[in-house]
Amino acid sequence: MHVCGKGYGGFNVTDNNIKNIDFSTQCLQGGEESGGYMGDKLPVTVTVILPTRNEEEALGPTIDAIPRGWCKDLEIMIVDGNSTDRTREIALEKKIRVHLESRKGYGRAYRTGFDVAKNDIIVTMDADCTYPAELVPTLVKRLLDDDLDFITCDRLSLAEDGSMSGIHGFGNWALSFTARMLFGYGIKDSQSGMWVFRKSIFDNDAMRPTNDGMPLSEEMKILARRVLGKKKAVEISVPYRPRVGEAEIHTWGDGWKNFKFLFARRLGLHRTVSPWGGRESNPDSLNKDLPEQKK
Ligand SMILES: Nc1nc2c(ncn2[C@@H]2O[C@H](COP(=O)(O)OP(=O)(O)OP(=O)(O)O)[C@@H](O)[C@H]2O)c(=O)[nH]1
Ligand SMILES: [Mg+2]
Repeated sequence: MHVCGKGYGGFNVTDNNIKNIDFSTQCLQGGEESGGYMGDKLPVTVTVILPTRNEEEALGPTIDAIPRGWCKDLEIMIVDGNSTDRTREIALEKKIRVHLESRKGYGRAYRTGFDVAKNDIIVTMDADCTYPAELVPTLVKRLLDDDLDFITCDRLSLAEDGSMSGIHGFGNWALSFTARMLFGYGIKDSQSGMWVFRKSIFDNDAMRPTNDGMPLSEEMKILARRVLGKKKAVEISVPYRPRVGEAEIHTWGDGWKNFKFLFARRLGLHRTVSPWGGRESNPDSLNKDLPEQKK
């Protein structure tokens, strides 16, 4: 059994760090309660999107670690990219929504998920137990309390031992440094995949990311700071933990693509390969037309 996420005994969100987390309590398994969130139910609807490709080891614990019962409606969904393991079966067993996006890429999964998500606030995370799912209610509350449009979660300040190999750490730093130089947007961690934002930001076409691969992550932050502004789009530091399961990332290949994209985007030479949004033909568990549902 994998333990994913840690329980906590109260925390303060005082500045741009989420600190004072009591790491002594292990894990939020089961996910039936609000994971320590003590406040009133938040008067909003939230969709948590997890892109997945062969995450059978980590998906279950990632889903279980997301607190329940703290907002008006919580939709949890995976956007699955043709997993060949039990990823989709596990999601169905856990009774979360499954949307199948056969077009390849991390960015493609999100460019579909953002469009098909049902609810007003979107939260993103990898399905690999690295991000602090237990902090989702707190982050959403922060978005509401401070009347923000977009939060990106910095992993570099509070990363736990073993969460990032030396080469990944260096790559993240180098990419983030380059992005800061090119765009002057002041984001510490350009590669973080945990964001909390209002779905309505995409009503403005200029806010819609174009990249279908890993560079979508840095593109989200570049656009958020440019289109929404520094007051409405902020960065908050959160813990980051060792991955469960094998990563699909190709360190050098993806690193290079991220660098190339930064320069292309700066010079306006980037291009969109596929259109925004999901396709009618994408199977979705809400329509009961997934291959696994027809068995
Ligand atoms: N739908 C879909 N999901 C993907 C694809 N590639 C990666 N993912 C998922 O996107 C998330 C991020 O990918 P990771 O492999 O964790 O990449 P990373 O976080 O940069 O690498 P690690 O630091 O090693 O975790 C994971 O939940 C993957 O399962 C894809 O082509 N399609
Ligand atoms: Mg990951």
